[in-house]
Amino acid sequence: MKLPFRLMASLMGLLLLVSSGLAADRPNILFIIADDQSPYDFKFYNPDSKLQTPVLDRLAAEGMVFDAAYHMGSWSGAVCTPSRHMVMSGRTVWHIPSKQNRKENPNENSKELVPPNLANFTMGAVFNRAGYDTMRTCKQGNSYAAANKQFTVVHDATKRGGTDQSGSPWHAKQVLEYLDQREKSADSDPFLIYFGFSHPHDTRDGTPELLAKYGATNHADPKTLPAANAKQPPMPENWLPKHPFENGHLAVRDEVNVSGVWKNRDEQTIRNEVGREFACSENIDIQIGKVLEKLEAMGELDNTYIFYTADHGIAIGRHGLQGKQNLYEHTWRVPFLVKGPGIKPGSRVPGNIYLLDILATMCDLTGVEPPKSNEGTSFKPVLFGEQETVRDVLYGVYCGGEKPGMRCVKKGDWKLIKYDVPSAGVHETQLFNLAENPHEFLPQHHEPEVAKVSGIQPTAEQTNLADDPRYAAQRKELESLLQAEMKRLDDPFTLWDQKGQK
Ligand SMILES: [Ca+2]
Ligand SMILES: [Ca+2]
Repeated sequence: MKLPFRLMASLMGLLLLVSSGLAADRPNILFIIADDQSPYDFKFYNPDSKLQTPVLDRLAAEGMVFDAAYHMGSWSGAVCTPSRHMVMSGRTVWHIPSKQNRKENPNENSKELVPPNLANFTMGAVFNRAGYDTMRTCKQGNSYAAANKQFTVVHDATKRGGTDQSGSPWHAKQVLEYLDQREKSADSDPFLIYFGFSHPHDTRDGTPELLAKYGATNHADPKTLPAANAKQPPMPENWLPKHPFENGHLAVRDEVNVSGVWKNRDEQTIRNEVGREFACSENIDIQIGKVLEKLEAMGELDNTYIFYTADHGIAIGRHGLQGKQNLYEHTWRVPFLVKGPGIKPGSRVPGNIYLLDILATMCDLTGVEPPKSNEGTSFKPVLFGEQETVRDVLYGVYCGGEKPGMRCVKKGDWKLIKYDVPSAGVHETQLFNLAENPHEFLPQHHEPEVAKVSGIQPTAEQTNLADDPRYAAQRKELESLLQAEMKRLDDPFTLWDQKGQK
């Protein structure tokens, strides 16, 4: 049947109207990422924490909190680098390039495992092609340079000082100026803003006001200890004076050479450094508040998905460690919040997500086709309350020091960590029930001198259960899940007690 021309024309017009209306309604994305931040710093994960983050607390109350969000790990001491490659590409840890083709990932020689043109299929490039306006600000270095420059507007610089120009306010200023320009030009395209901070990564130079609030000083003299101050946050629950065994990378820069900490793990040093971390994290919170206020004033807030996370956690005295080169929960896990249309306010889920799932999820939320190179799983069904998790088993690796190094696997409440350090003859296994022992207390945490400093006396069950015959079945299951995950994810190593070479 031939439609009369006028009817055709008006149908076409209607179609155009509908499609342009849809385009205008496509949601914006504000992706916020901090550098080196433990989930346990936040009240929404650890109600006893002294860190004040009213803006993020509100985001948590108005959105969804993820209790089991992880970065998959690292084959480099610079854990930031693979983490940011995974965020940008949606690929797993053994399937991404290293910085400037340093071949830190042994699989990098394989074009099948690590596609040579991957940067063209990363977050900025994908959303540019989909008609989004893309902008980013973040730290420079230990990142994914080829992917970062895919964003149309880029204002990257490392800002770890205590002033507006040298610290976190600088990153917020870039976003605010970008939003101002959009407002002036009445730009109605949807946007993706990658809003990254350089803090609370060391050097943790806070502002004078926020340092005073947390009783901390920007301590820079390795020959003295920072002053004790009652306003400083208490010691971390799972502090130890030193890690109980060589984990394969105890001499890495983060463990021995962070200004303000160095090799010290004493109470004065750790409490001061946690105070500095909190001063930097509260400043980030203030800066996020400015951007959210601006989005609200522009009328964009309700049509924006806001993600908040960090590239990985950090120890700062927990388990006798200082850095991010370990697989305990304080470091393997990340804070993770999402707020936006269709997400139930005040909801909380495990999620069982990796940072590498973010790209797929952003695509799913905006109706954008994910790139073929993506390996992440969209957790949109979790955001919309249809399911609580996207997977059952989580795998982690730290392989930036001696190899094979550390591996972990988690299923439900149970977590296994293994350490294979041939030169030190270390073959250690740890088994934790995280429901009973969320801080992964070890036998050393039970020693009276340790409990006196941390103020916590763990229960008998709160310890490493790897050699406890009552949990042999759990250990056996996790050992086999770990080996299966290592194989599935093309981990090029085999641990000392794993059978069969790959
Ligand atoms: Ca980092
Ligand atoms: Ca535009």
